[in-house]
Amino acid sequence: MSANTAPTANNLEAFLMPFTANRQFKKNPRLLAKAKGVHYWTPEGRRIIDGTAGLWCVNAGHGREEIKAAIAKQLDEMDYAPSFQMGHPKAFELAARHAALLPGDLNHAFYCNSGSEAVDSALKIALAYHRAAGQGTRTRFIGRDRGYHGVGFGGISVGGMVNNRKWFGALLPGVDHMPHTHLAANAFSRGQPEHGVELADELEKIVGLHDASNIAAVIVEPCAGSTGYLPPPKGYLERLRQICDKHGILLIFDEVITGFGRLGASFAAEKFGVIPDLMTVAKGISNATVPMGGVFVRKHIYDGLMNGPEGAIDLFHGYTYSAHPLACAAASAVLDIYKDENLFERSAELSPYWEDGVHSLKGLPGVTDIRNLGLAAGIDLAPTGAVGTRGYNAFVKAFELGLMVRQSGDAIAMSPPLVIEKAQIDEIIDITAKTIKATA
Ligand code: PXG
Repeated sequence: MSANTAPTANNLEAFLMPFTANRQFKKNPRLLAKAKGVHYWTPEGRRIIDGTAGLWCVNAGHGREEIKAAIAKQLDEMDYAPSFQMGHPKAFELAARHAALLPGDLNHAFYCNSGSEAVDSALKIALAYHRAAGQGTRTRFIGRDRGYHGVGFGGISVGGMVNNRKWFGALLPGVDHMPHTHLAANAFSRGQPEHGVELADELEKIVGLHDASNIAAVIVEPCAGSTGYLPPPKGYLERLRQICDKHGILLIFDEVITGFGRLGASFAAEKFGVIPDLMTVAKGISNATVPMGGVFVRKHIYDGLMNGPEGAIDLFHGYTYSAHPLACAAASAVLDIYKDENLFERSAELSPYWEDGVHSLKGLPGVTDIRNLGLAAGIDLAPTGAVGTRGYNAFVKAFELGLMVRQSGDAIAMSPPLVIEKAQIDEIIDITAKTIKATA
């Protein structure tokens, strides 16, 4: 039998799409064929404004020539090199550049290929660190309700998104969840909400239950992304840090979304002045051109892992594609763009305009909450039927009207590329308003 693998027009059958209602989609597909700047185009040439930077990842905008050139040059020089017991210069150069960018003494980088791998890597590094320190009983993890930490078994165990967990049975043992911080009293807050710092004290209760000597780490998104965008209450992250310090528990910030400028600073850790022991990143690290993720760790974590004999492997963990040369080349070019175009500052400068824009939607039919921080926002819509129906309808309607948004239940979230212009923000707000009215 000859293999006929030529692409077949209009045959969408073979691809099992992730996080998608496959049969519904394939009846009425939304296809993207081209991207440049802050826009996508469908195969028919319809222009869509990218209100979500892809999936929160194309922070410097689409089709950046500088990144393309760096990847092409690297591909010409050397397509691939392993990172186990050998290395290539771009990996070390990139780690040094990230270390220089990171706040505090977060000054060592481990690389992988996605946010999910970053989370599982961070959890394993936390366990290995405690083991190396002679505290091998510290094996428990604490996450948070409505948290999203990717889809590895570690990530779904500490994550708090019900649907991502309930299908898959065997999760990590020994995980507790703190309550989420979405409080009705904070509805329509601009930026960080006033209420909810005391929710951090739930951590003390969990520590009381298991004893700190059994707890490895706490993991949170500094600003929860996928669940509809929940900025942290004032003082909340600071209090988590204090409680972790008191009990020798490691604090992991999952900055897969908040990292690389989204909040108007390099990282949430910088913005809030709260330095986690470990930080996970992905998405904006490479502007999504080549898949990449990373775990940034503080000096004491790195040093703690180096306590065996000099000839012994320090971390029994890594991926074939850890520090892939193409990803490193892309990530380095991305850092140049962030710096040369001051994109983190730009994100901060545009935030008040963005905030005014999204809060102008208050009062539209069924809008029950609007949240914003940095260059992103979440809007809760009153359900019009089964949970998620209104959110899905809004997502589809926005796409019809030429705007890409994300949907989580009946909330929609937006996070445009940091290169967005004010007039384009106006366009996003205008289409969002039409979408909300059309789906009420
Ligand atoms: N942590 C966080 C905080 C994330 O937001 C991951 C880990 C996992 O990253 P990878 O690269 O393995 O997907 C994420 C991913 C959405 C959406 O619609 C969000 C993500 C991915 C896809 C969709 O909000 N975040």
